[in-house]
Amino acid sequence: MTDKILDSLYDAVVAGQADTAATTTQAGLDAGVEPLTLLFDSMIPALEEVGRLFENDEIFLPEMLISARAMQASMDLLRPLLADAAAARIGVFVMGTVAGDIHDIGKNLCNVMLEGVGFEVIDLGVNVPAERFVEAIRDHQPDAVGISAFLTTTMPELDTTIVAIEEAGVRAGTKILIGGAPVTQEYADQIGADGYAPTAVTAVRTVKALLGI
Ligand code: B12
Repeated sequence: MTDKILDSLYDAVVAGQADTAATTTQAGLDAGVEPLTLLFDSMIPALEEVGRLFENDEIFLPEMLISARAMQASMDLLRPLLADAAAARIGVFVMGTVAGDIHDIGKNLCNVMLEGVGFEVIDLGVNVPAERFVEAIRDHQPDAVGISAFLTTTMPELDTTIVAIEEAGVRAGTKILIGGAPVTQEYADQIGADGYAPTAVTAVRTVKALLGI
């Protein structure tokens, strides 16, 4: 039963069928499938497949976009359930995707998980210039800042943003985490980020460890 639901959801996301993705997600939840199982065993692998098809010229930008919409239709149902676990407030987290980059599914997933463990997340959205990160640090004095980049061409913006935060003199008192599909621990070390995590689950673990929580 569970496998059938996970397979149907995978197919709906790959095919970009938002309505089917939402109804299958709901059917999974009704049947007692865990939200995280739906996410990590079906929806995220489906997007990976979409990325592979795009890379091989088997699908094009519009198809990738409708798959992203199908993913978001499912996420809308999962978000309140993941956030339900909200504990006492443990810190403030500023998050954003770098300038030139409009990918936000992975970033949003991190936000949901961070909120789930008790962070107040201030989401700056996508295509965020370095100066807006600096302003947000001044305004909110966050315990941690998360910066995402999802394209190899926008990855250098991670470095630019960290340099801008340092030059503005607002780095002390906040931990900087970076993430996104092309980012690696090695790159994080190279540009002087405090932390890196490959998934939303490990992002939560990493920020908690950095803050000694
Ligand atoms: C959906 C998608 C899109 C959607 C985005 C919709 C949206 N609202 O996000 C649309 C259609 C708009 C899009 C556009 C483009 N895309 Co696109 N896209 C994807 C796709 C298929 C899935 C991305 C995704 O959501 N993955 C699922 C999430 C859950 O995973 P994730 O993003 O990695 O996030 C996880 C971790 O990275 C981590 N994480 C994320 N953020 C953070 C932050 C912190 C602080 C931490 C610690 C961790 C962390 O946790 C997350 C959850 O576990 C990928 C393929 C792929 N395999 O990734 C291509 C892909 C990223 N896109 C690609 C490309 C080329 C493009 C375009 C340039 C295409 C074009 N010709 O126009 C444009 C760029 C637009 C722009 N300027 O940004 C390439 C990038 C290649 C590269 N190496 O640079 C990929 C890899 C596809 C491919 N294989 O070629 N895309």
